[in-house]
Amino acid sequence: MTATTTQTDFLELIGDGDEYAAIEMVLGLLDDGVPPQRILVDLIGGAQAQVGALWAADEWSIAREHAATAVSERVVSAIAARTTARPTRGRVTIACVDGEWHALPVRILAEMLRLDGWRTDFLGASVPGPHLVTHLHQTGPDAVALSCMLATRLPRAHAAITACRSAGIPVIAGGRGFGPGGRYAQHLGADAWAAGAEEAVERLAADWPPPMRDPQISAFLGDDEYTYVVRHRPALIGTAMGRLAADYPAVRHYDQRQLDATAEDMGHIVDFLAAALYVSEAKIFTDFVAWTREVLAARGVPPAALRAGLLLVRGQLRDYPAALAVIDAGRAEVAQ
Ligand code: B12
Repeated sequence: MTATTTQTDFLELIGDGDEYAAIEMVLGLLDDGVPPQRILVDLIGGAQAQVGALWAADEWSIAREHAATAVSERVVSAIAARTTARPTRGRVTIACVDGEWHALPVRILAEMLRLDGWRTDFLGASVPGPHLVTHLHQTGPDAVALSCMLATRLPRAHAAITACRSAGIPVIAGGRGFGPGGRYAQHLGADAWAAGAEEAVERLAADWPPPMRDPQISAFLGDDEYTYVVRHRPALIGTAMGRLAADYPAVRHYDQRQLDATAEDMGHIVDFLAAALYVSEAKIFTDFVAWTREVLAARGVPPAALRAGLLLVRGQLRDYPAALAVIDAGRAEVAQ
C-alpha cells in the first residue's frame, strides 16, 4: 500500500465516521513498524488538512467535518494507548489560547512531545489566561506550548504569553494564527516558535530553555483604534447588517440561516480588523479577505457581497485612519 493510498483510505474512513475501521487501520500500521510520529503528523495531520479543504470548498458539511475530526481524535487516543514512553526530560504544559477551539493540532503536538520523553500536561481548547497561570504555579513546567490557529485570537495569545513569561516560564508558540514563519509570535514576545510538531520536538530537545528576554517586552500593543473597534463590535456589526439590504439587495431574499451566516461573516470582518490593528499587520486582514472570498465563492456568494460588507464597516470608521487603511487593503483583494 503506498503512502497516497493509505492517506486516501484514511480520509475515506474518517469521512464515513467509521472510527472502528480507522483505529484498526492505524493500529495495523503500528504493528507493521510505521513510527507513530509519521502516523500522527503525516496521516492524521495530512487528512485533517484535506478535511479543511473539503469543507472550504463546500464539498463536506460542517457536520461531516466535525464527525471526521472526532474520529481523528479517537485515533490519536488509540495511538497514545498503544505506545509507551517514560518521561526522561522535563515537563511541558500544552494549551490553546482563550477562544481557540482547534484542540486536535496541539493534541498531536502533545503526543509527539510525550513520545520524545516529555511529561505533558495537555489542557486542550480555549484555556483562559488566569487559569493557565494558576496551573503553571501548581505544576512548574519547563515550557508552555501555546497554540493559536486563528489570528483573531492574537490579542488573547499576547496576554497569555505575557502572563506565562511573567511567571518565569518560557513560551513556545505555534499554529497558523501566528502568521507566516510565526512572525507575529515574536512580535508578541514568545520565546520561540515552531511550524509544526516535529520542529517543536527538535527545538525543545536542542536548546531549552532559551535565554529569556525582558518579560515586559511589548506588554501592550492595542492602541485607540484597536480599542474602539473592540468596544464597538456589536454596533459595527448591527449597523452594517441593518444597512446591508440597501447596498446588496440580494440579502432581502435570504432565509434566517443565510442571515445568521452573514452576521457571522460580518463579525469575522470586525474581529480580523481588530487583530490586524493589534499587531499592525494589514496582512492578517488581506489574508482573511482572500480566504473569505474563496469560501463564499464555493457557496455561490459573489464578491460583491463581501465588498458591500467591507464598505459598510468602513463607513462607520471614518475617523480611524489605520482601520481605513487596513480595510482598503482588504478591499483590493475583492476589487473585481
Ligand atoms: C477540525 C477543524 C475545526 C474544528 C476543531 C476541533 C478540534 N477538536 O480541533 C472546529 C469545528 C472547532 C473548528 C472551528 C473553526 N474553524 Co476550523 N478547522 C479545522 C480543520 C479542518 C482541521 C484542524 C486540524 O486538526 N488540523 C490538523 C493539524 C495537524 O494541522 P496543522 O495546522 O498542520 O497542525 C500543526 C501546526 O499548526 C502546529 N501547531 C499548532 N499549534 C501549535 C502550538 C505549538 C506550541 C507549536 C509549536 C506548534 C503548533 O503543529 C501542529 C502539528 O504538527 C482546519 C483545516 C486545517 N488545514 O488545519 C480548519 C481551519 C483551521 N478552521 C478554520 C476556521 C475558519 C474555523 C472557524 C472560524 C469556522 C467558523 N466559521 O466558525 C471556527 C473557529 C473556532 C475557534 N474560535 O477556534 C480555517 C482557518 C482559516 C483562517 N482564515 O485562518 C481552517 C484552516 C479551515 C479552512 N480550510 O479554511 N475548526
